[in-house]
Amino acid sequence: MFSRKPSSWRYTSLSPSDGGLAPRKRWSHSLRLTIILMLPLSLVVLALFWTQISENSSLSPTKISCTDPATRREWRSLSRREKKDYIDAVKCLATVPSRLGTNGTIYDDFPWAHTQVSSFTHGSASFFPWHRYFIHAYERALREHCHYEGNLAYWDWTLDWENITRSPVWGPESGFGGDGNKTGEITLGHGRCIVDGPFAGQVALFYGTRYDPHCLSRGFGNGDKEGEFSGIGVRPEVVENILKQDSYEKFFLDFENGPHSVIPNGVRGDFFSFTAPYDPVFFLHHTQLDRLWWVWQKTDFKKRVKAYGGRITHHSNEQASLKDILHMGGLVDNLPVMSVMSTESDLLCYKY
Ligand SMILES: *[C@@H]1O[C@H](CO)[C@@H](O)[C@H](O)[C@H]1NC(C)=O
Ligand SMILES: *[C@@H]1O[C@H](CO)[C@@H](O)[C@H](O)[C@H]1NC(C)=O
Ligand SMILES: *[C@@H]1O[C@H](CO)[C@@H](O)[C@H](O)[C@H]1NC(C)=O
Ligand SMILES: [Cu+2]
Repeated sequence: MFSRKPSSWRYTSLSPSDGGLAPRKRWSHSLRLTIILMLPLSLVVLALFWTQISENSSLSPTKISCTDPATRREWRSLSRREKKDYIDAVKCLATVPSRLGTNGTIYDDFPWAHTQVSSFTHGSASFFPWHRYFIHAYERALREHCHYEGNLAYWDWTLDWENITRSPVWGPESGFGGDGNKTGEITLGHGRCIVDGPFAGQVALFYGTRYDPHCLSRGFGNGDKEGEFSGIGVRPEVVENILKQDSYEKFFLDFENGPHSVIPNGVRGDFFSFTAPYDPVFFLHHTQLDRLWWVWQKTDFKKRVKAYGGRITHHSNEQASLKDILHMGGLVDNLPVMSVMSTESDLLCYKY
């Protein structure tokens, strides 16, 4: 189980006041003047501080210490070194024994947990908050178990839509490897073993709910039909139009059924099933989706930090609420949706 205490480097603590111990002196004229001038300034600082407290406290009962949120960046803006650190940390997860009793490692725990709760977190209101918390759990695992010091990165596929199979994320050196072996045998989900890049030969223990050890696979194509992996569904105009949506329910459904599905339908192999988190690009894809939700929230933050609605599960008519619990399959503590509505909370503490 991962400890709930986030690593301390993201937090700043108040330095102890040193004013009170200074020997008393007669106040000179200039010191008095300084104090008079400083007074309005400190009132402004205090007011800003107060605004922040009251904004956040309505969401989370925890104390506020997210004064310096981390910034998640686009994959190609990372330096070679940063990319290598990220990839090394992901590979390291596959060397740390499972915390959830899968036969494998922490690398297996994420796809496994994703599958356990999938029917509550897809086609339902919790799609965005659940995945926000899920990728946060992954980031935390990278830091706690694999000494990763960076942040999650996103893949902005709108930059690659014209030639999506040529995206730098599929690169053999500064990416996650490309399509499966074109002359190899089909493994699962129209995929074939990945044979280039840092994840060539990576074993995946599960496919969906089935225990079925196989090589991590991709098979660029078009869903269940054969055809090109097309990026037409992730063009910038598609995203811009969804961002104009005012209702949270329409917003999440348009994203989930639109750009979110384009990637698994085109990558296929492991990405094509509920154990999609076996493909490391899954996390860059979901960080991008989380960023777009963040962009949408920022457009009218006061209102949209609470904007939530739709069905609780895709096969129920019960309406979702901010008090609904996000079930994390044992990866991290379950929490109510409201705890992850703002990324700049004590718990999450990041921005884009
Ligand atoms: C662990 O591996 C065995 C075979 O070695 C398999 O039968 C069992 O289902 C696996 N456990 C899980 C949780 O999948
Ligand atoms: C996609 O990439 C290939 C190979 O680099 C190139 O031949 C083709 O023109 C590109 N297509 C577009 C639409 O950019
Ligand atoms: C791809 O598959 C073929 C057929 O199984 C095999 O001969 C070849 O070595 C594989 N390529 C790589 C790069 O592993
Ligand atoms: Cu998912």
